[in-house]
Amino acid sequence: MNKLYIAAQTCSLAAQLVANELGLTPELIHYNVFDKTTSNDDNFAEVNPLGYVPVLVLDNAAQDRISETIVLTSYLADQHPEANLIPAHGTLERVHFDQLLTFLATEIAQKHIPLMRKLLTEEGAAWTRAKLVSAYTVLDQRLADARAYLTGDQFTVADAYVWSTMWHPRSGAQIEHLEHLMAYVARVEARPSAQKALKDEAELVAIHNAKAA
Ligand SMILES: N[C@@H](CCC(=O)N[C@@H](CS)C(=O)NCC(=O)O)C(=O)O
Repeated sequence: MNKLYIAAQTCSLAAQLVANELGLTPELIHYNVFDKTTSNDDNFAEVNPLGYVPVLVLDNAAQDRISETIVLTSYLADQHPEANLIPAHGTLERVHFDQLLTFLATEIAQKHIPLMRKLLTEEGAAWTRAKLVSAYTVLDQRLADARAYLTGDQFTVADAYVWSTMWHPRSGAQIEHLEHLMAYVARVEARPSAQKALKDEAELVAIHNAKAA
């Protein structure tokens, strides 16, 4: 069975959501980013020396490890083209899609992290928050034509990723006024795949916490 390493309230929710959309059931393992323990006592430093989730460990001979949220979620979606969670490789549509995923990873997900960890000077925090608001405004404008999802009416891995990185309450980026974006995120969150991801995560975190207590 494939293993998926996750952490509470992080971008690993995107990987869970995509797996759920595809009906995949990897073994979930919780990594506590603060005390560095795992729910199954694996040494996470060996799983990913860079110390972050999500990581998918394949149940193949080489036990291949796939990290980087956009790569991992794209890999899962590419394995199941019939689900239409990602455009086909080699198409211009895919090029634009990868452009969007890279934008989400670098201009949104990674911009939140130093803010949430309170690592920035006041000036640095203001600059980073402004960058985040600009990036989310671009998404809001895309959604203004009443499309259901970022690339149209089809739900994709990009939508899973945006939903998993709505960390503005913790990073202080003021984006609640972006009404198209907020309605869209609620739409993603209402999907059974998202609800299952939240439930599975909460249950696993509770088991891990109980073990640590
Ligand atoms: N480049 C990685 C970064 C992933 C990442 O930042 N993961 C965070 C949660 S969203 C994490 O595990 N942080 C723990 C740590 O850095 O100690 C990706 O895009 O997947």
